Amino acid sequence: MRITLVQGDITEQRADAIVNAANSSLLGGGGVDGAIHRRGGPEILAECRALRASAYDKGLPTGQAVATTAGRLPARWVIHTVGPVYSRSEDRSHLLASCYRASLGVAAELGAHTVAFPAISTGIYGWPLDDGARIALKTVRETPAPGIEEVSFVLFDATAYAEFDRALRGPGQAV
Ligand code: AR6
Repeated sequence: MRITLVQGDITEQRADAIVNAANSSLLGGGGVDGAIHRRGGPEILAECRALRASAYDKGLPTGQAVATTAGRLPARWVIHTVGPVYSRSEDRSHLLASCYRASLGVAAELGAHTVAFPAISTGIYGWPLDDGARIALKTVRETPAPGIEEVSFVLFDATAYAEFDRALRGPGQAV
């Protein structure tokens, strides 16, 4: 599996599946979630509502992932996952890792070959970028994902890109 970094907007990616940093309501929000629903159109929200009504009447639990189609986006599917809110007092990194693992599992089940991730939890949910990047890359590297050829991390700004680039090179590497 190839891992690549892109600076840009995830809604413009042509990956088979793009991942949404959603919340457990699955009914939209700000950040990446807002951008995906805005650009993807009402079809995605309609599918999210149907998922709420059937499998997730109490909401999608933190660390889990579920797919819808991608509406008007250039991707085929949107995989919605719920990142943990960052906490200084409690280690929730297993939940953040679970988001990447569960999303790759859903992508593999769908038959996706290419998957694009945002930096889950590092915006509104307050996760420090350096730690969020480390967990993202370690988890994706360690997760077997049959059929997935490329995972890209789509970072919205230069700071996020630099943190992922640093984490990709590993500790102790020159920047
Ligand atoms: N493309 C790529 N990355 C983006 C984009 C974009 N279009 N927009 C923002 N980012 P966030 P979270 C970056 O806040 O922290 C929503 O309200 C952003 O700079 O989208 O997991 C949900 O409904 C940051 O690095 O997600 C939840 O309630 C990263 O994406 C809550 O926010 C994640 O930021 C989830 O918070």
